[in-house]
Amino acid sequence: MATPTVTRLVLRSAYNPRNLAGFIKFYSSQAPSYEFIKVEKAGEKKNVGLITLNRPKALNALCDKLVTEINDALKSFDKDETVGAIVLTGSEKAFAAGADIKEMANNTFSQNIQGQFLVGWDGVSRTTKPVIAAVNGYALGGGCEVAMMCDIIYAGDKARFAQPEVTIGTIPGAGGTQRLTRAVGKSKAMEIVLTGNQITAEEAEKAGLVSKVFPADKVVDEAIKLGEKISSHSQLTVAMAKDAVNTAYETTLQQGLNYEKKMFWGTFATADQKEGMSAFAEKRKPNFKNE
Ligand code: DAK
Repeated sequence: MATPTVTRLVLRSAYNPRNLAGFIKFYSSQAPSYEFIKVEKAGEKKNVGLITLNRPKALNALCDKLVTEINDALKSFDKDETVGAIVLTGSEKAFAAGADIKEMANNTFSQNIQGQFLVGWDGVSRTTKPVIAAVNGYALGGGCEVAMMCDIIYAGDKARFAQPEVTIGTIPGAGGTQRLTRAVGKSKAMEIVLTGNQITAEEAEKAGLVSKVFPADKVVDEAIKLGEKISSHSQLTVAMAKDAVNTAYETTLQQGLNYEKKMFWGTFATADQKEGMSAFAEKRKPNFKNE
C-alpha cells in the first residue's frame, strides 16, 4: 500500500542499518494488521490490490469485523495511486457463506433500526476503482450480495451462488432482491430468492450473473490478469467508464445516454485522452499519467 509522506519521513529517520530488527518491527507497526483478511499487491507490476477473506472456520461468514476490515482495505487501495484495480476473493471452499448468522440471530427489529444494522456493507459499491470478485466455493446470502457489489464476477467451476435467507426465516438485505433481479431478470431471481436453491457457476454464467468461469485453481490468477489489463489504462478514464456503466442502473435510458455523452466529452479535458489518441496516431504505446 502507498506509504503516506509523513510516514516515509519518519521511516527514513527511524532507519538504522545496525538495528534492522528494530526497523522491521517499527515498520510492521505502521502497516495495518488484519485478523480476517489478507492484503497484498499482485500482478507483474504490483498494480492489482488483492484482498483474500480468511475466516476459514466459519467459511468466511461476514462478521462485523470482517466487513470493517474489507472496507478499510478497499479504502486504502482506492487511495493508492500504484493500484489500478482490486480483486476480492475467498478460499477454495467459500468465497463467503453470508452474514454471520450466529452474530445476528438474537437481534430485535428495534435494535436493527436504531443501530442501522449492517448498513456499512456497501463499501465495495462505494469503491471508485474497479473491483473484481474471484469466487470459488460458496457465495451465499451476503456472500453472493458482496460478489454482486463487485464490478465483474469471475467464478471457479465449482462455485455455488444462492440467496438462502428464506430458509432461515429472513430475506436478502444487501442487494439480493435488487442487484440479482437486474442481473438475471425477474423469473430467475424469484426462483433463486424464493427457493434458496444454489446455482452452479455454469448456470450463473448463462444467466449473466458471472462473466467467465475458469477451473477453480485458475480463477484468482485470471482475475489478477484482468486487473492488470484494466490497470494498464488511465485510472481516470477507467473511473469515468465505470461511473457511466453504473449510471445505467440508476436512470432512464435517455438520462443515461445523456450522462454518457457528457462523460465522453469530458474525457477530452484529460491529458490521458490526448496521450491515448496521439499514441494511436504515432503507432506507439500510450504512457498514461492518470491526469
Ligand atoms: N454464519 C455463521 N457461521 C457460519 C455461516 C454463517 N453464515 N456459514 C457457515 N458457518 C459456520 C458453521 O456454523 C460451522 O461452524 P462450526 O459449527 O464448525 O463452529 C462452519 O461454518 C462450517 O459450516 P458447516 O459445518 O455448516 O459446513 P458444511 O460444509 O456442512 O455446509 C454451508 C456449508 C455453506 C452450506 C452451510 O454452512 C450453510 O448453509 N451456511 C449458511 C448459509 C446461509 O444461510 N447464508 C445466509 C446468511 S443470511 C444486510 C447485509 C447482509 C445481509 C443482510 C442484511 N444489510 C446491509 C441490511 C446478509 C444476510 C445473510 O447472509
